[in-house]
Amino acid sequence: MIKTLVLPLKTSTLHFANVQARKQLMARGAKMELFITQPDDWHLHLRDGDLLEAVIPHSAFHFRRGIVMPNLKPPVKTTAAAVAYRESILKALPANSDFTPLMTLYMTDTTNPEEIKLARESGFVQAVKLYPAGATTNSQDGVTDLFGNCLPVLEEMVKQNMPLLVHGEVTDPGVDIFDREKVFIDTVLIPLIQKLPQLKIVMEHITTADAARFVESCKAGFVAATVTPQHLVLNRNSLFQGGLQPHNYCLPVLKRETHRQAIVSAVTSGSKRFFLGTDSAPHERQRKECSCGCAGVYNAPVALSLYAKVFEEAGALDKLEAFTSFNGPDFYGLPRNTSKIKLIKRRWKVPESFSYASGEIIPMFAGETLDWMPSPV
Ligand code: OTD
Ligand code: ZN
Ligand code: ZN
Repeated sequence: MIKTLVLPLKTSTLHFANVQARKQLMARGAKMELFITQPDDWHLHLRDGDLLEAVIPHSAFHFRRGIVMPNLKPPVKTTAAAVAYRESILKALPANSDFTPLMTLYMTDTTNPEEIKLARESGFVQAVKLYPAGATTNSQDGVTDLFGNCLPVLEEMVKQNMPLLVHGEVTDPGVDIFDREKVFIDTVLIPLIQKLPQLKIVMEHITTADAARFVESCKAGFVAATVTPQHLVLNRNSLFQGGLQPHNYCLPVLKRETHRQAIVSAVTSGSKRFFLGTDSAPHERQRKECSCGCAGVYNAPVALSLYAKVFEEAGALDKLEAFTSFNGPDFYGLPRNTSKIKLIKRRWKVPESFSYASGEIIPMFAGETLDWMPSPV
C-alpha cells in the first residue's frame, strides 16, 4: 500500500520533526506530496502563431500568471501592441484555463514617456523590458545608449511605479561572453541605481555569484532577480558533454560550477529578493540544430520539477513556496495566488519532443527521468 505524506499547506511551517518523519516514510516507499500556492512565471517567452499554441498549454498547466516577454518579430513596443498580443495569448489558451498573461513593453532608444502612462492606464502592462541592442534573441531593436536616450522614460517609470526588467549583459564584443553580466553590473546597473534609486529593477535570469551578491547588496524592495532552472541545475560543461549540446545553449550562457552553486545558495537561502522566472524560450528544432543555432532553452514542461529538485537537494523544501509563489507577486505589488498545486515525489519521463504544425520543439532534459511531478489539486 502506498502511504502518502502530505506536507502542510504552508511549507514554511515545516518543522524538523516533519523532515525526520518524511525521511522515514520515504524510506518505507511512501509517496511524498507537497502542496504549494500556485506559482507564477515571472519571465516567459510565449512567442506567437502556431508556436504560441504549441507551448501555452505547458505554462498554463503549471503557472497561474506569466510575465510575457516582448521580443517578438516585430517587438511589442507599444501598449496597443501589448493589448493585441494579450488577446492572441488568451485565444490560444486551453479551454477553462485561468492563466493570466502579464504584459511587458520592449524599450527602444525612442520609447516615449507617454507610452509608459498609457501602459500603466491599460492595467495590462506590468513592466518594461530593457534589452541592450544585440544582447540576446530578437534584441536588435533594443537600447543602444540607456543614459543618453532613455532617462525621461526611466523617470516616468519611477512615477508610475513600473518595474524595469533587465537583460543584464553588455554587448561589447571585446568583453568575454562569460564576463558580460559582471561588467553590466559595474558599468550600467550601479550607475543606474545611483541616478534613480527609486526605480524598481528586476535583474532577469541571473547566472553569476557576482549578480547574486549584487542583488543582495541593494535596497530591499527595489532590486530583485529571477532565476531559471537551467542556471540552477546545469553548468557550462553541459554545453559540451559528449559533443555540442545545442538544447542547453541559452543567453546568458551557462557559467562555471562555482557560479551555479552561488545562485543555488542565494535562492535556497530564503531571501525574498529572488523569484521564479523560467526564461522558457522555445525554438523549432531545426533552428537549434544547425550551423548557427538560436539561443533559448524550452523548459516550461520541466521547470517546476527542477526547482523542486534544487530545493530538495539543498535541504530547503520549506523555502520553495516563497520562491515559486510569494516573492514575485510581493515585489511586483500584486496579490498572491489563492489556488494550490501539488508536487508529487514520483518519477516521470520527459517527452522526447513536442510536435506542432511547423515542426517540433525539444524540451530541456528530453527523454530523461525527473523526480517531482506537478499536478493539479
Ligand atoms: N535567452 N533566448 C531567448 C531569450 C532569452 O535573454 C533571454 O531572455 C529567446 O529565444 O527569446 C535566450 O537564450
Ligand atoms: Zn534576457
Ligand atoms: Zn528571456
